[in-house]
Amino acid sequence: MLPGFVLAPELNRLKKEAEGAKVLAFFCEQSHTAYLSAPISEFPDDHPRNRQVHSSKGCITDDQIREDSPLRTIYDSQEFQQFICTVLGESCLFPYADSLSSINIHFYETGQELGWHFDNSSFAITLLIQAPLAGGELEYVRQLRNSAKGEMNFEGVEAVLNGDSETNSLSFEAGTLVLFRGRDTLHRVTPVQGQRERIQAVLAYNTEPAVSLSKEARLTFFGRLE
Ligand SMILES: O=C(O)CCC(=O)C(=O)O
Ligand SMILES: [Fe+2]
Repeated sequence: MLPGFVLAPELNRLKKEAEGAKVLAFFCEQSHTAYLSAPISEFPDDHPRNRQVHSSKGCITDDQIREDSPLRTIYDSQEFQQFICTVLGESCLFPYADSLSSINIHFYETGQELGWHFDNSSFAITLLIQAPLAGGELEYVRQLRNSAKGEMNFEGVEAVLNGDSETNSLSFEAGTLVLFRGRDTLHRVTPVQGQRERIQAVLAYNTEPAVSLSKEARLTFFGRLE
């Protein structure tokens, strides 16, 4: 976590920009598995591989973000990309090839949340634009599975879904840049409480050129392909 990555004047500009673009946001309610893949018939519905969790939020896409947005300045910056590469041990970063996926802004209104899941991508970069009054925390259990070895740890996931596990929780101030590896760390955003919505920018890169987000994922998250 890097608190104060964006300071008050630019943060206010970002907040205004996000609030202005919110009318364009695609709001959706979904249920999905913690593994973000469709249920499989080999297991019953209440098995941790198949159990459904709930997510609801709004999202605006890269093509809806202004050319002169500070988010774009950060995203395109060679210095920033170099910094991320150094921290993550990557050699080069590339934007998504499709017009929607590189920079997103997520809106979580009162009661909205992101259910427990493991990410598909190996790393995620977020910038909190507006913190909620309460709730909306990033809750996680570190290294709960080992996807590289194909270990799914159903028992461990079930305990978390049942609320029987110790978890960690992060709440951070607006302006904080957060880097995390969510592929093996189970995580969620807890329901937002109070009247101030959580506004979160997501800066998504690839480590290979010319990669688009899958059609299924674009339809699910954005409601359209382009
Ligand atoms: O909003 C956050 O802090 C986490 C978002 C997240 O887990 C995701 O986009 O996969
Ligand atoms: Fe995630």
